[in-house]
Amino acid sequence: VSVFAAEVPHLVPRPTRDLAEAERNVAEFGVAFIADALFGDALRRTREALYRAADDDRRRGRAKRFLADFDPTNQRVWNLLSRDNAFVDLAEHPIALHMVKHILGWPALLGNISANITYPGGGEMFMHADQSFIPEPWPTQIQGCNCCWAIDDFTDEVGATRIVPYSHRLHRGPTDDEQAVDTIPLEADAGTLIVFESRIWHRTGVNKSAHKNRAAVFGWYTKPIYRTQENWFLSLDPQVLKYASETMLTLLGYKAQGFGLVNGESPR
Ligand SMILES: O=C(O)CCC(=O)C(=O)O
Repeated sequence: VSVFAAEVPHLVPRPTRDLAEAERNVAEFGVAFIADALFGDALRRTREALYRAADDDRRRGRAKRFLADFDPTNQRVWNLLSRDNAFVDLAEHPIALHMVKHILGWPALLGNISANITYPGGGEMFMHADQSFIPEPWPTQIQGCNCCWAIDDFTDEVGATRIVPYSHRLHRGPTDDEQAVDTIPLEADAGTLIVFESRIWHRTGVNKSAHKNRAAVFGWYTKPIYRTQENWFLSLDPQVLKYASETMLTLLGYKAQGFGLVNGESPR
């Protein structure tokens, strides 16, 4: 399937509930599937909160896009922390934090938590690696990781995120000439947490279905030396800050070590 796959037996790992296996999978494949990380009421509430925010934005003419999306069909919902506390729970979900701490260490920053909903007919995204803002040659340590929550089923048909298997081993981002390289879809049931490290080349898939959406929430975490994608200091709902846990304050940069200090001290 992939130009990078000729010498390897599997392109992606199987889903697991065992976090030690998930850690090994990220090291080997650059990606891990953690089955049923979100289920039952929590999955239902998160899904309702996301579609409520997305529908509200559309009704009010405030639906957002992203510059790396090739067509206007898909919808981004930014700054989810300020839309519903269900997303605060996702940002500091124990399984996500376990993986973030394993991959990046602690403290880490929450660069963003936003959603991408592919609607029928939605096109693909620009192929990229999430740490592409880092000048090459890249440092040997992984600088960020994405916790992708499948809110709807992720299938090839509905535009599941597509990756270039083993591209993390290339240790560089794709060039403009490599936009058409072979990819495979990250197929997973709704509720799966798909963790991928920041060197993996990936893009949104094409939604070829007639009636089905694919909603995903992306929690993007980095080592604490990076600027966050979302500027929490300007955009965060004060109520979220008021009730933020110590962990959330650290993730948002309000509780800091070494960088982002106020008069030499942690802001909170
Ligand atoms: O929507 C997707 O499947 C991927 C989104 C993505 O890669 C991004 O927003 O950087």
